Amino acid sequence: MLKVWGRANSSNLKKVTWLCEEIGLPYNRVDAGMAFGVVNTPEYRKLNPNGLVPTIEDEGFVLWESNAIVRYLAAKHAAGTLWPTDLKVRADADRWMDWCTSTLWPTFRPVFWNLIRTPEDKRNMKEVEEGAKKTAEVLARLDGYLAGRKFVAGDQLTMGDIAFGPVVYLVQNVPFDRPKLANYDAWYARISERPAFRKAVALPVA
Ligand SMILES: N[C@@H](CCC(=O)N[C@@H](CS)C(=O)NCC(=O)O)C(=O)O
Repeated sequence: MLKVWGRANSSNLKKVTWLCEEIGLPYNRVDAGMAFGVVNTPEYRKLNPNGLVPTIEDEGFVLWESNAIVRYLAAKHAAGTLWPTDLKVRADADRWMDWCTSTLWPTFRPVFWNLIRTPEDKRNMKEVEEGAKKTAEVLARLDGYLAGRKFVAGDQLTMGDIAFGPVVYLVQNVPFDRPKLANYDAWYARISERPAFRKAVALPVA
């Protein structure tokens, strides 16, 4: 059976578990990271030299980097649905996966890190304010793109939405001044009502 290392509340791990839950792929998850440790053991470092989660092992094949794992599992188990067979639709989904990692998450991370991971007396509220402003700008771009689309790559849920899910869950659940964006809000409602999302992604934030 597919083995997955990572604590359940890690955003990068959640991409993998949401995908598995969405397609009914059985997996055995091993807690690792933060309070669970494991990631600094020599055994784990042999699997993943970065000492980060998630890592998977599938029939002897070891893979880390959450977006690469999502692409691999979607291609293997969900061709025609999460892994679009049309090259252009797939490139569209793929592009948003990279955009989420390279643009949305770095913009939002200071907001999350200060408000959730940092004790109140040590928070840098200037970073929160700047991060919140930039996040609003970046989300407005996504909102414009989502006009007339049910999901990021068209009418079907794809790996593009899977990569976004855990990050936008934080955006929605960390207490900061979020803009109201009609297309983005409707898309978030659409993905967050899915039973697999509720099971794998909608976990307590703190
Ligand atoms: N680019 C990597 C980033 C992995 C990453 O930063 N994982 C975080 C959790 S979301 C981590 O392992 N943090 C240390 C820990 O949990 O101990 C990926 O997408 O897999």
